[in-house]
Amino acid sequence: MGIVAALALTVAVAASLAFSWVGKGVEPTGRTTYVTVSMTHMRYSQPTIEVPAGNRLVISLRNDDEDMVHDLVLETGEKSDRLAPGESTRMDVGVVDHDIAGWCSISGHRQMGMTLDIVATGTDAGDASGDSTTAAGDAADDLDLLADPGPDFAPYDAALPRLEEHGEVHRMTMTISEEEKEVAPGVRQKVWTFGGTAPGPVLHGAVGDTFVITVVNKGSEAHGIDFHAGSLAPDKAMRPIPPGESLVYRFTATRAGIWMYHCSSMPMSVHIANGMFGAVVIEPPDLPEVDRSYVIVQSAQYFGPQDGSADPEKVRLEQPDTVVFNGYPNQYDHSPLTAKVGERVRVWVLDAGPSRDSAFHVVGTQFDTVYFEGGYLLNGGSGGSQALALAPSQGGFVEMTFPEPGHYPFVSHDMVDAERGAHGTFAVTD
Ligand SMILES: [Cu+2]
Repeated sequence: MGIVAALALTVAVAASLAFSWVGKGVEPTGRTTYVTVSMTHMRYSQPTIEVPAGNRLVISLRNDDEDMVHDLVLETGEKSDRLAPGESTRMDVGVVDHDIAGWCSISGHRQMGMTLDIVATGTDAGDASGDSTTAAGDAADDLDLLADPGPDFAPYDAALPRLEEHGEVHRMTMTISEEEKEVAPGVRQKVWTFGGTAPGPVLHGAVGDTFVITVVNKGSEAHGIDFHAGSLAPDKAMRPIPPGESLVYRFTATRAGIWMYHCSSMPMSVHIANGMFGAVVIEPPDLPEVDRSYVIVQSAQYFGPQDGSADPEKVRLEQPDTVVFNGYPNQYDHSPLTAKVGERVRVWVLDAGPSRDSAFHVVGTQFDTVYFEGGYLLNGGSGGSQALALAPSQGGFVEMTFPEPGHYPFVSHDMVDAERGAHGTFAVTD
């Protein structure tokens, strides 16, 4: 609501300052223009609606998509209901005396081209609508990256428990929900989650295991899921799930690695940016035991307004406010990961993007073992490694031992990202 209200205000102010012609004289004609507009594949069937100035405009709006929700909002503040597939509605725009821009308000649809222009013909006013991109208060203005998140803050649990059994069938229900959360100090956003957290839960199994995941969409728009850990035709399994519906996604993990899962609804960049991602760890059969295992998922945050959702424009321009490990900037500086001197520590790392690379590095140590995308880059010998380089959706693990007690920072060594939240600490004791 905040965005719409602020937008309406912006337009009202702009209109009173710049468009004084509006008052001087488009007489209502007493006639009505009726148009039917169908919505499908991120487009309005009539992207330009010409209306003789002074006519009243009535739009019959129909959602002909198979599984996506759409709507129509106008820069005047007018908006339709959000229409599920097959639904329709009637929108009375009133007397049109100037050009009016419209778009679908479902996240990211406008950026993907779902826009519409109402053009008032027979005026000499030229283009009165302008580009109504708004700057409704940005939650990044309230971000204090180094602030203590407070005593109630619960870090995402990075520990990966030992895998007890192999050859299992893993059955679980994963509920897609919208959650208002503090996602950085001073910043609350309405994130979309798998299972209530962003990242979603870590799934863990061995090569040969089967996963049967019931995905329930309790959100207010269509979402879907894509598990990289399985190989199958996307057509059915990754289809958009309308609000209130569910599907069963079944895959067998035939290859080892740390695999991304993410929302499969368009635009995926925005759905991932707003929290819809997670990791599946599939252990190779010969994986040696270590003293401690952790999972770190790197992602980026693109804040919209306070209590709003990710800003699709920042996502498109690749301008994140933060880059984070396990969903919250610097959280493991506030709640360090632990290890003891001499222990072998394995860190599985996944880069969930949506668009940033990762260069995982632990200050003060060298990796003696590096597993990248299903194979060892380094495993014994005299060589060492300083960073694990990952493109979006790639993953692997590194192993190290800490030589003495102390505080060892871990970062993405893309330093601008380390400085905007991709930073944590290993607290190492005797
Ligand atoms: Cu989604």
